[in-house]
Amino acid sequence: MSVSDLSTLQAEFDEALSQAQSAADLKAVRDRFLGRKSGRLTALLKTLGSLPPDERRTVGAAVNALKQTFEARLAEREAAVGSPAPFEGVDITLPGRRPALGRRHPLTQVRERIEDIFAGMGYQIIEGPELEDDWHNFEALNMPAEHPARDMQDTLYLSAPMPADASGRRASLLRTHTSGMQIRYMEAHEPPVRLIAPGRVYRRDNFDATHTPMFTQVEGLVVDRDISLGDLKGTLQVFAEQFFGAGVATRLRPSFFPYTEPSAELDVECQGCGGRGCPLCKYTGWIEVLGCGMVHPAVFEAVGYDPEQYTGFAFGVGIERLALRLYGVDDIRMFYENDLRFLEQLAP
Ligand code: 2U9
Repeated sequence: MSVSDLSTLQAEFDEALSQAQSAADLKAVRDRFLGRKSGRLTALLKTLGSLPPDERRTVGAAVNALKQTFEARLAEREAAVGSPAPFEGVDITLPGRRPALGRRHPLTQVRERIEDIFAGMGYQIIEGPELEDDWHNFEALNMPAEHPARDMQDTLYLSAPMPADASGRRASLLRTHTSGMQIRYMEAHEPPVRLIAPGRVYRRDNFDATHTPMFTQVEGLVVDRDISLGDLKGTLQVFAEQFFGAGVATRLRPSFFPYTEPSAELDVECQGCGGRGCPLCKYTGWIEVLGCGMVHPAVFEAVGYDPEQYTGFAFGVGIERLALRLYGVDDIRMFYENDLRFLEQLAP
């Protein structure tokens, strides 16, 4: 290496610098001459070690002087053109990527539609604990000790009861329905009562196409003087028309629940076939939507309401079952697998 090599390099640098127009060009010049890895001057500096000591001193001084010149001239030009524009080198005319919009789960949408309909009729929405005590889940609902619903086969019990609450009760099980909340509400308030209680409930079931050990309910309760079965029918008809569409046909079929008497199940005309019969309704023309009935007097006695003065109706909807029928899905597990290809087909 000689001093003339350095002047060739300087000429090259001057030429490159004179042609640089933009901040990006200047960066390219900087990389080409001063870059850490393959800059021309950097390469020269690395060869200094192989020179004899006295030559190393003179050439080294010249290379360093040149480096300072390059730095100064680059800095001067860089200051003149300003910092690189934020989008330099990026084609800002390219179309963007649309972010995937989330949406609520179909089960949440069904639950919220039911809540909205009853809220619109003046119902309160109450929520409460999923761990429940025996009194609120069974005893007060006319299911005394030895009632089959209490069986270990059907109910999930805690291995040890929780510490006692303020009223001395100990949660000992996963609630099998949200009815305990309604007992709690009546214990604390005088009639009139008009509320719905949505929430998760648990039953000792295997996970298969038609069962899950956890599912979602919305229960309703109305208590006042002179509440009749006619009030129940009218309320459910309004609900069915808002949920399924104006004019939808409904029917009440007799049924049995320990906490209601009389008890019934509400069917609506099948949405898949308009009642003519199809696989969705198993060729019956009807879809079962919910269970309901007039509150059993024993329930009123348990909460301290006088059954001679007050009557009421109650109902319960299983959200998963309803959604299965609504969407014509044949396996309840699909709702819990979170496969977007499935979920996106169901709910907008
Ligand atoms: C109180 C008194 C009575 C709520 C009711 C039903 C009928 C019913 C089922 C629907 C499908 C449970 O989710 S499911 O498995 N429920 O059929 N529920 S009457 O009756 C009550 C509630 C609270 C104090």
